[in-house]
Amino acid sequence: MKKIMITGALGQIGSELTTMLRSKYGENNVIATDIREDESGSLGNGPFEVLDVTDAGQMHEIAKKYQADTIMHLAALLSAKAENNPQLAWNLNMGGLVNALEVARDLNTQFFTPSSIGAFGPSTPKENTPQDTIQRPTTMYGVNKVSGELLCDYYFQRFGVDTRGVRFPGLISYVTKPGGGTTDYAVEVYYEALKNGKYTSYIGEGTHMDMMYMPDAVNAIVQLMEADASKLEHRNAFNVSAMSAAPEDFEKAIQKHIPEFKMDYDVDPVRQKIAESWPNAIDSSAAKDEWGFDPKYDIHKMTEDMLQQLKVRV
Ligand code: AKB
Repeated sequence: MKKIMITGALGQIGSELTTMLRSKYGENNVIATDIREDESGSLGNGPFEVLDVTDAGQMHEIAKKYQADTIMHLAALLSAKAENNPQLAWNLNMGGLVNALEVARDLNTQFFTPSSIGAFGPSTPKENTPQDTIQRPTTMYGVNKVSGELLCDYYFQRFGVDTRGVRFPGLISYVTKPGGGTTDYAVEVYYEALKNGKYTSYIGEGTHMDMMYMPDAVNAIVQLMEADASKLEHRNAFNVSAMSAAPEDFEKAIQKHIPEFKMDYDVDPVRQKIAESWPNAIDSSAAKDEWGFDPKYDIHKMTEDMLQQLKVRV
């Protein structure tokens, strides 16, 4: 049986991944950690530890105590927050990652950490962005993500750590809101549509970015971690996307369910600049070929589910 330790378990990905892995592998086999207590008890009854990922000793201690055989390192600052505080982002995103990789090396565990479409930059091909291409990001978050991809590949090649990763697009979920990302608008829009029937987008009309619904994202993590290592030509990190969408695409999809819904714009220059430096649509074919990535939700199926789920929550 697996013993999986998750950092950043109370975050947007962590909260759903922890629940999903606990139902798959058993509550006590998934050790959730986060910088803050799970005050609302949202993660259930399995093991939980408060962990600051910049504390290497504490991370090692917890992984050893529970005999973790897999580390899923999610704790990180997202793109817009990282741009506001680049030094903190470097220390947290890179310091946390190298600590987690060292624990994985010492305890011989499997390792997952997400990269992002933020690992690309303005000189990357914008359409059908290839798996292997130019990566010269212009944000601190992107610099962290490219460095992280290289570091994970290095730990695999140099020390034999079984590192695997994906380049996540904007993730949309009704369970936990994201915080400090550039793609957050694509979550906010659903809450506002239900609450107020309108939404003011900080990302401009016509700005396309890749997106994915959270159930597809957590399934992708499990699928990649269970994939036959001999089939993996790439490791860190696979392009994965389920849709390319601009704000007006969300407006139209929501209007099918809430006809009076209206979107207007008040563009935030910082986040707009980040969005414009990222691809419009990435090519996920390496993930499909090497481990069977197969997302189930397009924008319409996702919108129907998001609105249905949020109706009882908002
Ligand atoms: C962000 O917007 O920072 C994240 C991401 C695409 O990595 N959602």
